[in-house]
Order: sequence, then C-alpha cells, then structure tokens
Amino acid sequence: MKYITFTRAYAFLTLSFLFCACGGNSTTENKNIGTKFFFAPYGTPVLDGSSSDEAWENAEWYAINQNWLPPYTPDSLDFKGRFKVIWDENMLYILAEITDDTLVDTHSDGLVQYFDDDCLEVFVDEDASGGDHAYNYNAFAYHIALDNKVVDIAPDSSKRYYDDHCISLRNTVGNISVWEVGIKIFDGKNYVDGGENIPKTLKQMKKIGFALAYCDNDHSPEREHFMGSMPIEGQDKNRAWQDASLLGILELK
Ligand SMILES: [Ca+2]
Ligand SMILES: [Ca+2]
Ligand SMILES: [Ca+2]
Ligand SMILES: [Ca+2]
Repeated sequence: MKYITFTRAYAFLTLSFLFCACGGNSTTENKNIGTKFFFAPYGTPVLDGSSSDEAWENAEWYAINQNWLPPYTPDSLDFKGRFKVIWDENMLYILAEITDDTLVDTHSDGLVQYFDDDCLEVFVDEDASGGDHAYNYNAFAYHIALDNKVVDIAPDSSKRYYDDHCISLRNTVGNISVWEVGIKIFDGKNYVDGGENIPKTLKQMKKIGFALAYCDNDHSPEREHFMGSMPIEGQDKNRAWQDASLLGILELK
C-alpha cells in the first residue's frame, strides 16, 4: 500500500515537472521580462493639452512611481506623475499629468544632454519583441522635451530628432503640467532613415512594448530623478533605453 502511494506521488510529481518544463504554465506571448500590463481603450482626443475630452474618461490612471535612478526618491512636491493611454487606427495617445516643482531646460541645443533637462520619455516596441534597442529601431525611446521636440538615438549612435513621430501639447498651470501626446507607431524592423516610413494602422488586441518615464531636473548639473512606470529588477535600473525586454505590455482594447 505504501509502495502504491509512493508510486502515485512520484508519478504526479514527474508529470507536474514535465508540464512545467514543457511550458505548460507559460501564457506570455512575448519575450518581455517585465510583467506589467497596461490597457488602452479606443478613443480619439483633441490634442490641445487639456484632459477634458470624453475619450479619456474610460481610461484608467497608471502611476509613474518607480525609481529608475536610485537612491534618492522624490517626494510628491518634487515629482509626482500618472498617465492614461488610449488609441485609434492612426496613433497611440498619452495623457500625462506631471507634478514637478521646477521646470528646467538648461541645454539650449536639444540634442545635448536632453535627458538632463525635464522631459517625458515614452518607450514603444511596436511588435513587443523585447531585446536590444540601443542603436537600432527595434524599439524607440522618445524623449519629449518641454519645447515638444523629440529625441532618440539613431543606429549610427548619433542623437536625432524624431519630431514627426510624436505630436505633443503641454499645458502647465502652477507646478502641474498636462501633456497630451499622439504617437505614431512605426515598424522598427522596416524603418529606414530618411525613407518614406508609414506608421502602422493600429488594431484592437494589438500588444505593444510600452513604458512611460519622466526625467526630472531642478537646476542640477545632471537630472535628479528618473521615474518610470514599472519596476526594474537589479542594481542598475537605468536600462530601459537599451533593453526593450524590460518594458511592460500595452494592449489595445
Ligand atoms: Ca485634449
Ligand atoms: Ca522636481
Ligand atoms: Ca521590436
Ligand atoms: Ca524639474
């Protein structure tokens, strides 16, 4: 009897192990390490820096509350941020509400140390493939400056403007800025610098690698804070600019 019980238990354990080893519990369709999911309902806002559009009402708020540049975490007067995402066939739309005690743009050349001026940083990986995107278009890391200029690193490692990828309107009252941003989604695999790149037509259920962050400087030589929308494991948390596998998954509902 004891032997039979042991045999059954052994068989159960063996089957369980095989089930796991064969990926029986793997439901993710992407290679992304990050398990944070974001959801975007359908809608088209008027891009004017105002959140009054009906289209924003159905979207939920997500926090920008993860410290990607430890050890100093800002208090809520220094920085606080949250955002919503919606979509239509033409673009992804972000509504970001940022509390920042001081807005600074100390580098007159927008391609120089742009991440050390206050800016919104939007990460998009069109096919949610994950993987390296430092010097290629596997994913984009759009740094949207206070003057609405958009910068990322090109495959030749130069810093470049991608102003035609994002339409950004910011409205600041006191220490609260509302950013309303439309983002065209490009297929990075077939993107050609200087070529006729046509943005993807977005469809329901599409999954996009995604994260939102804010670079906060308040008159220091370098940015003081880099806050992101999901946790990044390990000591070095400033890796999303080169590793799309760290991004969350945004699903178009
Ligand atoms: Ca609006
Ligand atoms: Ca600040
Ligand atoms: Ca990709
Ligand atoms: Ca600031």
